[in-house]
This record gives sequence, structure tokens and C-alpha cells, in this order.
Amino acid sequence: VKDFGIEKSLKNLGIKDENKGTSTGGKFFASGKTIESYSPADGRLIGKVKLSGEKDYDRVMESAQKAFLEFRTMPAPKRGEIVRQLGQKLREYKDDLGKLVSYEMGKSLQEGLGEVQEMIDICDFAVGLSRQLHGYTMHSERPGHRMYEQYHPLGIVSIITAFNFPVAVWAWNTALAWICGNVTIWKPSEKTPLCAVACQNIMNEVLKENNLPEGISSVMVADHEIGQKLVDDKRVALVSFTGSTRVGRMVSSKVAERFGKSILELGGNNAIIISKDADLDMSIIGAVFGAVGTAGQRCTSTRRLIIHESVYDEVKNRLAKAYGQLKIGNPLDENMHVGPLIDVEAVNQYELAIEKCKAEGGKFVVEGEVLEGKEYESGCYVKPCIAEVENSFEIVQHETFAPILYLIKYSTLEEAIAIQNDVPQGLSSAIMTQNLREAELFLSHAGSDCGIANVNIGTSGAEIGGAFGGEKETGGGRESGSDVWKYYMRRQTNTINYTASLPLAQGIKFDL
Ligand code: UN1
Repeated sequence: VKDFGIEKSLKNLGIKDENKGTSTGGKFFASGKTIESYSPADGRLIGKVKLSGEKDYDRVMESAQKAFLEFRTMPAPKRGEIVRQLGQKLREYKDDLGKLVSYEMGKSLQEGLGEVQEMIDICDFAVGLSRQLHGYTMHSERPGHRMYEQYHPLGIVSIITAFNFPVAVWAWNTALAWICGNVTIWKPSEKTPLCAVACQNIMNEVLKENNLPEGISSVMVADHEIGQKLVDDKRVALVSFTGSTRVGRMVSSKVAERFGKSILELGGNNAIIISKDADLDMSIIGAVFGAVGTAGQRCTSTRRLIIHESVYDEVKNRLAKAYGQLKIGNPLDENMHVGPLIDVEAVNQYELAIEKCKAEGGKFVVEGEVLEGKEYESGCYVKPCIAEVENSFEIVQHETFAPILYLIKYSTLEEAIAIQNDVPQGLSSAIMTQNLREAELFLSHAGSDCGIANVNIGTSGAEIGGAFGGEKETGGGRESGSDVWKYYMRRQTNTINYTASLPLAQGIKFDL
């Protein structure tokens, strides 16, 4: 078996055959059952991880509470310096970590490295922000009064992440949470536990080198019961959850019940409108990358193409030709375009979706297939496929985390926008057009209802500088850039009277 240097990277990242899944910023410990992480690339066992148990949970929580009391008093720019050092380490470990992401999750090496780059970028962004946690000053209606607002840290932020971005989503959340003065507890996906252990190892170096208390950065590789505890725990001020709409709905209501805060990044059902005025060369590349990149397992993956009737056949034929050229295989091999799905269960879901689509009347332009043979021994490789459908099909309304692309025909742009919006999810959207009127209508209040709306680029690959997230069943949360840091802080309005009298607001008189 070709190793692609993976053994060496595992060693550099401190991954062993047997690992423990809990750390509060120092040594790892664990008292739960043991799970195994297999690579979807070649089916090999990468390593075992002992999960966090109940008593590990308490230890993590106490350590986090204690660390917060110290960390919140550190000046924000000094906290930024810690995040700067994390960014520096990530630069050093980029190749190793990118490779591990690719091997454990199955995305192409290029995308694995890209994911680590997102981590580095958010660290840089957060360092700058650490000197810009601004509030407004307002003019008081009373004489001799000053009014302003400030932002304070929240406390413990828990981050629950999915397998598809096994390292970047942790970094988006932690980089901001830390500069804001919070401490973090990460529960990664059990499907990518070693990526989490590797990240924690890197952060532990930073904490140690700066003599910082344990509890600023914790990880618990754990089952859903621990996840449930984090959601229900009053000591957790903010739960940042990335995952399915089904679980997100529970997280949302549980956290709301105890008046906690949550950031939800749930399912997408993203479309590209290809207009009669589109640059078709660009549209094909954008659509194919959007649909088959990460084997269709991004929440921003392109699921639907809404194509103008005048270019529909041409787009369909060119897509079929492009799909014919896709190389499917080991994601660490740079000649491959498409890697495996995360596991065999995901393959079952892919097959089920194809079956449902056919049963509803979908016509496959490029047939799907589970690949077999020497290079595909993990059983996780599937052929990206394309079907002509109606937007109203139940399966089209639903997010399937696999490379299945649906084609829908339209005649007027208003109709295309209505189709684009007519799904329960609202994450990402795009239009391919060189027509200014079309582009502006698509971006207007009468246009896309998604959190992300692009012109002449695809639906995936958002930069960290923007606020990332979506509307409707996507959950309404925002992560990463812009002013998203405000979600990680509590806001306080302060009014100060510097006179010797006490005038009341709204002109109220109250004489004793
Ligand atoms: C996700 O799929 O959970 O915009 C996040 C993108 C990436 C992030 C995707 N920057 O495709």
C-alpha cells in the first residue's frame, strides 16, 4: 500500500496507535469506551481513541470554569498574541495536518491543505480583531452623563463539530472565542477523532510555552451523551453546533430553554442559477467543483442547478462530458479529483437517495454507482451522478451528503429565484450571469433568501472574512468573519453621571 507519507505525519502530530480523547490543555486522559478510526481512503485502521466518560466531563468543566476566571482578565491583545502563536504553529504543521484531514476524512489533499489554510487565516483575522472589540459611545439625553457600551466575555463556549470540516470549524470558533476572553470545550465528530487529537496537541504546545492555565482549550472525543450534557449544562454560555438540521433543532430548543446562546450551522440545499447570459465555461467549472468537491460533503456543496431553457441542453451535455473525465480515487493522490465518502453508512444514504430520486421520476443523465475493485477496497467510493428532476421532489428538498447533482429547467429569472428559494434550507446560493440586471435582482430583497449569495462563483469555498451561515432550517447562525465576534461576547450598556445631581431620564420628576 502506498503510504503518501502518512505515517510520518501521524508521528509529527503526536498520533499514536492508542490515544486518549480528553485534554483540558495538558496531558490526555479518558475513562470511556474505545473507538477506532478507519481511513475511508484505504480502509486501514489509523488509530484507536479512548472516549471521554462522565467523570472526565466533570474534570473538564471544572478546569474550564477555573481557567475562565484568569483568562478573562488577560488583556484582549495579549489573548490575540496566543492566537497568533497558534496560527504560527499551524503554518509549521500545515502539511502534516492537511494530510491527516485528507486521510481521516477523505477529502483531497488540496482541500485538506485548504482547510488548514482557513485555520491560519482565521487566526490572523482574530489577532487583528483582538485590538478592535469596539462598542459605541452614545449621547445621553441627560446633562453631565456619559453613555457607552462594552463587550465582555461569555464564559465557557462549547463547540460541537461535524466530520466534513474536522479542523477548520474548531478554529473558526476558538480563534474568536479566545480573543473575546472565553474558554472552549470541543466535542468533535466521532468520525474524525484523530484530527481533533492533533489540533489539541498543537494548542497544548502553545498553552505550555506561555505558561497558561489548563482549561482554556479542552477537547472531549465523546459520544452523543456527552454532547447532550454540554447542551443542557447551564455552565456552558454558548453552544456552537455544526451538524444536521434534525440534531440542530434539538440543540436549539434545549439551549433556548435554559436561556443559553447558540450558533447553529445546519444543512444546506444550495443552488446555482445558470442564466442565458452566463459564461458557460466558468459555469461548468463552478458547478462541477461545487457538486463533486469534498465528494459533495460540504454544507455549501452545490446540490441543484437551475438552468435557463435556452442553454439547458448544452449545459447538460457539457456536464456529462466533464463528469466522464473525473478521476476518482485515493484523496492523497494529487491526480484524483474525487475521494471517498466518509463511511459505508454515507454510501448507503447515497444509494437510497438515488433510489428515491428514480422512484419520484428523476431521470439520470450520469448514473451513480458504488465503486468496487482494488483501489476502492474501503467500500466508500461512489461515482458522482446527475439527475433531471422537479424541485418539488421530496428527495430534492432534502440534503443528501453525497455527490448527487439535480438539474432543473427555468424560463424567467423570477421563476428561477422562486425555485432557488423553495427549499427548507437557506445556506448558500449563486447566479452565473454577465447581465447586471439579473445579478442585482438576485442579490436584492426580492432575490436569494440565503445567508450567502454569490455572483459568478459557485456556492462553496466561502472566505473566512465574511460572516458564514444561513437562514431558515440552516439555523440562522453566523461564524467566522465580519462582526461575528459579537456572538461570543455579552453586551453591556453603561451610563455614568459625573454631576452632583440626579436628573431622571424621560424628564421624570421625583422629589423627596
Ligand atoms: C461546511 O461545509 O461545514 O464555504 C463549511 C466553504 C468552506 C466551509 C464549509 N469554507 O465551502
